[in-house]
Amino acid sequence: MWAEAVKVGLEQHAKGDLKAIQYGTAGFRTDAKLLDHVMYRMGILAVLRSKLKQAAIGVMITASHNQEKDNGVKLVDPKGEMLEQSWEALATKLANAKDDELDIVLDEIAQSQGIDHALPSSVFVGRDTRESSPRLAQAILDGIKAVEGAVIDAGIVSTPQLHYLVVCQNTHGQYGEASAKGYYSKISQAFKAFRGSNPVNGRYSPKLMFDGANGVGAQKMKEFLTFLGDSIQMEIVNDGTQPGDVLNGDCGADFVKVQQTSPKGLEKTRGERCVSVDGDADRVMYFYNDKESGQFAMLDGDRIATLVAEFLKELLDQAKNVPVACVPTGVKHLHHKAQDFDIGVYFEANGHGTIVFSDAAQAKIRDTAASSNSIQAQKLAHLVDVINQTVGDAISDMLLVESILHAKGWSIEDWRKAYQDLPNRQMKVRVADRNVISTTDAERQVVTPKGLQDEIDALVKKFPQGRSFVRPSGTEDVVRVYSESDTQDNADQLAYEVGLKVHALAGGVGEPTPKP
Ligand code: G16
Repeated sequence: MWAEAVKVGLEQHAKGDLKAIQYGTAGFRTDAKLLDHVMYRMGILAVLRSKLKQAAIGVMITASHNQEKDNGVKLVDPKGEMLEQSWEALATKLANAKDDELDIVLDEIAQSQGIDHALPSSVFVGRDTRESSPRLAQAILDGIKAVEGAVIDAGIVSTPQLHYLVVCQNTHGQYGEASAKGYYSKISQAFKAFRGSNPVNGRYSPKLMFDGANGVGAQKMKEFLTFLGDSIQMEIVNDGTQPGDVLNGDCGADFVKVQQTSPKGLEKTRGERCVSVDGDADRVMYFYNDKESGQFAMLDGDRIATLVAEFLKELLDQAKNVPVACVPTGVKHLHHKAQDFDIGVYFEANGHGTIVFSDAAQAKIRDTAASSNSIQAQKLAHLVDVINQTVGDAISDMLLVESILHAKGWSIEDWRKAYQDLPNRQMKVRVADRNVISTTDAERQVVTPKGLQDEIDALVKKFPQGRSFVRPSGTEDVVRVYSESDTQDNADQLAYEVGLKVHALAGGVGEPTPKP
């Protein structure tokens, strides 16, 4: 049964004595040099998953916001969700199996899941622009081939495009046409229809600066622009074509969020609406530098969530409060929670999120739009199609924000004035083993190491309106510290002091992180 898989594995994609790796928040992610065998095995696993689900499965090669030398792989389930959690454990087991025990582990998986080998399979494979991605994609294709799976090689795509392709395929075109052209056409048509013929409205102008993080987002945005015509006037920087351009290097959504400053190439902008995406274009961050003072201001995922939720409430003409739910970090948790609602709006502060509509809500919106003269209903129906509901999508989210700002006639300053954020700070602390930190209450309370939460509580009390949270990263080998307080200095100081405690109690490595 597995003879070919074992042979190719041993001869071309051996694990050897590489150390164990774990399927984390966004799949496997580490130094690209350590991933060849993992990719090969995930190709095989995707085929098994496809046979089980009798649907297309996606495999995306990317390490998103991580540095260029890293890479990673995440599996996409039939409805566009991240891989089901029980299969994360199977993925980890398979990735860590000894080379000569590959057949035993594959047998275990196939038997425990009741997989019928006679069934067909179909796997979409996509990759980001990292230098290591083509080689790693080949390892995945080899895995799929070794177990005679069928593959659709999507080439270089953004992560959300890959999710979109999988869903289109599995809904037999109902969600859209399963191609890049289908993706651009659907979203751009809805965007133009929502907006109407005049790209200017009130203080809104269609001019926008776009930071592509020197990655796939820049490439895909360029393609998208040919469909958007003059509905948007965009200048793209950090497109990865200039000598010395480095993926996520001093640019991109993660850089802007964490450093709270403009990315390379946009430092000198004044009053212009700017947007940054991350390395696989699933996160988006808005910002601008004040016209007069040059002061940097950021509009993150929280701002997008409130803008969208408020606008949907207006369109639906409902004055009721919007219920709020909390889950641990990771869109995989948020996406599931959001599906509990008729309309679920979810965004992480890092700019990763989307809006999901239940089938019933969508049917009602479309019926009302078709059967009444209500402009509100028609607008809402267009807006549903601007949104990539399959997963957080930087470019679709950006067009959603642009739609709402246009409808409100708002400049980016108007948007910022909607409410005042407390100053905040994010910080990384390097520790020997990030898993010594465990948390509860949707990652808002530290359980271990013992005593750390008491120290955090004591520090927080010293700062006006202070809050601080600590959690292990799911994508990098670090512990993340978040803090907020009444002033930026206080937020920085609180993060610094909490960082020192983490360093001391959780096995910090090297010097503690200096104060920002
Ligand atoms: C991935 C997840 C995000 C999550 C992030 C957290 O992002 O898809 O939902 O917010 O990891 O990473 P960490 O735990 O390191 O802060 P991405 O964009 O890197 O795939």
